[in-house]
Amino acid sequence: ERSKWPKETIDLWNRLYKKDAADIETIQKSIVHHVTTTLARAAYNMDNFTAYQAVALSARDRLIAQWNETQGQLSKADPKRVYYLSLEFLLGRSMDNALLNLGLKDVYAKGIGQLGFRMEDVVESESDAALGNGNLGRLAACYMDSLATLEYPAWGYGLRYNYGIFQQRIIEGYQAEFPDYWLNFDNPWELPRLDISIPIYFAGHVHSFQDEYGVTRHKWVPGQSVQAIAYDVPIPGYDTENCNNIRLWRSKPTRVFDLTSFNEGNYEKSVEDATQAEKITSVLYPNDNTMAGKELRLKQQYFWTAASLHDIVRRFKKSQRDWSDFPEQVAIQLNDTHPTLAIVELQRILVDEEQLNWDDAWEIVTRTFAFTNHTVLPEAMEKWSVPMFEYLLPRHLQIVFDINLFFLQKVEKRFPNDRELLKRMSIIEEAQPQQIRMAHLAVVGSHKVNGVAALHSNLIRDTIFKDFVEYYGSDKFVNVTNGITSRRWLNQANHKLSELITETLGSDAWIKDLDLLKGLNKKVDDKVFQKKWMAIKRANKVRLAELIKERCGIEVSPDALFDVQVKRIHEYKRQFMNILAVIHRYRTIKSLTPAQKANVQPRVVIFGGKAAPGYYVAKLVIKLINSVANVVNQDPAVGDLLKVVFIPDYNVSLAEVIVPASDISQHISTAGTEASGTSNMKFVLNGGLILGTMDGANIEILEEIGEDNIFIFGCLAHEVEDLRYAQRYRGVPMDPALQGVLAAIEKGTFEDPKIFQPLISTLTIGKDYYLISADFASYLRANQAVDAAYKDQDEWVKKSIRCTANMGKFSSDRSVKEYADNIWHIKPFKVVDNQQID
Ligand code: GL7
Repeated sequence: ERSKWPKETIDLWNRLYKKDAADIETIQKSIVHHVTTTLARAAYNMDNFTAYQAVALSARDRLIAQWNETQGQLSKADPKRVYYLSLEFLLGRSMDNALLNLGLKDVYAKGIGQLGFRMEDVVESESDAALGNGNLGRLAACYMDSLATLEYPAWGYGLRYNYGIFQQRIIEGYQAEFPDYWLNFDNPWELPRLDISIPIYFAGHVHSFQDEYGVTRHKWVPGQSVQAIAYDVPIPGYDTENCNNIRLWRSKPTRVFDLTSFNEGNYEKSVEDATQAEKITSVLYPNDNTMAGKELRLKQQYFWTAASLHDIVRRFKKSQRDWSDFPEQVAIQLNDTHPTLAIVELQRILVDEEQLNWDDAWEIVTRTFAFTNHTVLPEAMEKWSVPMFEYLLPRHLQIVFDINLFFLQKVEKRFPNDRELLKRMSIIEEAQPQQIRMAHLAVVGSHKVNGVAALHSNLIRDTIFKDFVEYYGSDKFVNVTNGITSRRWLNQANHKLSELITETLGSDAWIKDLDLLKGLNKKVDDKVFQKKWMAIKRANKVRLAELIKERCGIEVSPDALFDVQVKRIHEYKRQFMNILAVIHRYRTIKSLTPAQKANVQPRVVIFGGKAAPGYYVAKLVIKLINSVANVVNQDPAVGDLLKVVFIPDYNVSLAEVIVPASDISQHISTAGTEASGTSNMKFVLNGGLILGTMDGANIEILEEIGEDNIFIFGCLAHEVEDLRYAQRYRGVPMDPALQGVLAAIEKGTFEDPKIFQPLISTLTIGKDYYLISADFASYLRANQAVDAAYKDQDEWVKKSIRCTANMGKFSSDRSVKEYADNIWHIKPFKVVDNQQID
């Protein structure tokens, strides 16, 4: 017991309990210490990777010290915390960010420099932590950075997958997938907490009985168990002592093997069961915006939510407060419907284990949870088949049915005799077999539901949750427009620009208060500033051109317009439309006289992104892009006027190189399909213009930067249904330019046309769900407008500066503050430096 220690012991601890100094020599000593002890290497026997490991271990020591301090002070003060439950955290690399946020980037660079290594090379040796598919996971990572920076008491909870998102290679133009075994070398950015092990149960049956007061109670008698082991990932805030935590769970077999099969002498079967347990956190499902419906995925979801809640409840119980205080101490944010089972699990804990009555428990549950919806795409809506759910979680199924029953009884009272309404709102869909609608469960179990951009939040109110808005009133449904962290997406990714901004504004305060970028508006007409601005863009383009040369073997000119579309490959994002317009451009160039060609604006069209391994049509789009690139890039009649590039294995680190180098980026989803998008924000923040539709956050970006600095085309969200209808029933003909393009493909201009037939048939009149034909003409016009605007470099640079200057709104600091103030009701908690133990 610490309180019984003699004074000398406490004094000794306090003397030793000092943070390491941040001078270069201390840092170098710690690097060398790790090289020679932890890594068991010698100086002459080191490569960049060893240097990376040593720097990482040294930075990790400091992170852990901050982490410890933060968690210790939080435990003592016990303020309300938020828990961000996300199946994906797409963190990317950690080292550069850790050093930046610790405020030690420069001394570490100097320190390792003197030891014979270049920081740039060392940083490049780190591979990405890719525990996410796309935007949804990257958003969670940006939010964790902002939560720590703004000193909010917050924890993330997720899964520690052995395999992150697959690595993509392009083989003969096709995507091939390879496993991303990212844990080959120890991961210095995590702290294994092997002492924190939580039993998680599955299957079995429910035992019902009368308690001593004659009340019917239920007890789950599970049939299987596994263990959840905690791995903590420290998340340091920028320019603060606060260091938050992401706790990732790993599944392990329970130590005591299944006794029945063991006693039956079935040793092999018990070992087999143990292996099954490890599978739960083996792999990240590679689908983005589509639901796979696999049993293992449901297991992942329960495993993760049950372990996290167990942890949260244990922490709450330490304070000996009354259960009714739970929502005063705990806010839980559901990142999409993936963690919705947490609602059911908390109700089960309160009713079955803590013996609260149903209504009191439900009041606590609904005041605790809030839910973010990230999509309206029907194929992404999570539903679980009742029989499968019942097998894995028999008691939870009963609870879901009870939640639904009590909910529908209340709806019926408010809106009597409307059976259709009950059917629409029910958590259970009457299908064969019945399905549990997770989005409905999430809405019913939460006190706030938010969309991720203004348009999207309005859409969910008017479509998928319309009945719920009528029932609950509109206050429950709010908007929080997504944001991105300026630390990674400007300061780190575009360091030169960041320095210019700091020098121009006279301070680096903008890194924590992005609205200060507005000060750049004064510089729009300043010729000297413009020149510096464009020089940085060009340097970024040179760097990307080198990467393209290295990875794709294609030579591109940094003087051409760089036109970028990098994101998951999906029909609704319409990379297909982009490549069709590229074909149109190609055919146009080929038809020009040499004199006419002299007027063409040279363009490099850059694609990147992964398709879900089972998404056939999306994979054909990748093949088409590569086939077109093959023909165009080798056509002497085209030369530098048009180049097409597909950069393989798009990930966070690549984005950090691509984003700062774009002149134009494309965000061209069919209106109403992209909930927000966040790469649009990253590009504009880096002075790249957008070619986009009136969709997701594009609309709010337009509002901030002004319509002269963005290229908008295409139909509006409210027109989509009518256009589909007209296509289907009024025989609207296909756009003539598009017909020409399809004819060229069908003629075999780009490999055997048979390959692309399934792709082309998605454009058949009446089937063109994403309205490529309807938008094609205005898309081509918008592209021409881009070319014309780019030719006028004097005006272009002004647009570029205005873009960056007016992006303050899209800081994830702003988003997180909105969540904290309006949804979680939590306050910042400032960690004080270098406390003594008492
Ligand atoms: C997404 C949306 O598609 C994307 O537009 C949004 O920016 C992101 C974060 O809010 O969420 N929804 C979704 O299911 N995925 C997304 O990326 C996978």
